[in-house]
Amino acid sequence: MKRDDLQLYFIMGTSNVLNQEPLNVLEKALQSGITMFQYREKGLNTLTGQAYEDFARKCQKLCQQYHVPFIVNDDVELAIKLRADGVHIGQKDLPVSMVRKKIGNMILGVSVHSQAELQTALQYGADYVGIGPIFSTTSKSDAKPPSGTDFLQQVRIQYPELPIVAIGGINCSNAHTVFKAGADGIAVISAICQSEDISNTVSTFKSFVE
Ligand code: 3NM
Repeated sequence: MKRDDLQLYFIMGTSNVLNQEPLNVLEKALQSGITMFQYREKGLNTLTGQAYEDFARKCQKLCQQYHVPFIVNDDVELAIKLRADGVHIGQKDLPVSMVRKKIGNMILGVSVHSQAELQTALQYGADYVGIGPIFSTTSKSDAKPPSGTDFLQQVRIQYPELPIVAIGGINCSNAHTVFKAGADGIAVISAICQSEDISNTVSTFKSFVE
């Protein structure tokens, strides 16, 4: 994968979008210049079964039109079935080693919160790591307490070339601090899903890219 793909990584599931068509939100975000997309169907009233798969396919098709990598959260089987560009896993999902075996050379992103988790992710060939939550977030019910940028800075110093995306509570007012700390990019849910002007939000974020 290209490190630049992480610059503005939009994450969405149907429950993240209120009063709008989720696919319209994704299309606006793609038109505005997001660089990567993750389908993450979590929370209340989520899609299941065929509706879940159909929605994932629609998101994938849109991403393909805009040449933006389409990543599936957690669901390795769906990612393989759809031939997604990649999978993102957290620490509660299958072990990194097993996921790597299953997906071959698809993109593998892993959320890490400590040196031990980072070392395991690197050992088994994560293509990028997600570090967070940097700030407090209401988009993930089981998010850890906000960590600030210390761990991110430390990992950047240790691994100058490692693709790193920061996540959690990132908005147009605080994104610059995350790039300054060494992130290649930011991953956001609410900043885009709840934006009244997605094009403006995306351009503001992209103006901070180092
Ligand atoms: N993962 P928002 S925080 C999906 O810390 C997710 O690993 C996190 O949403 C982690 O941009 C988070 O609305 C939610 O804060 C990010």
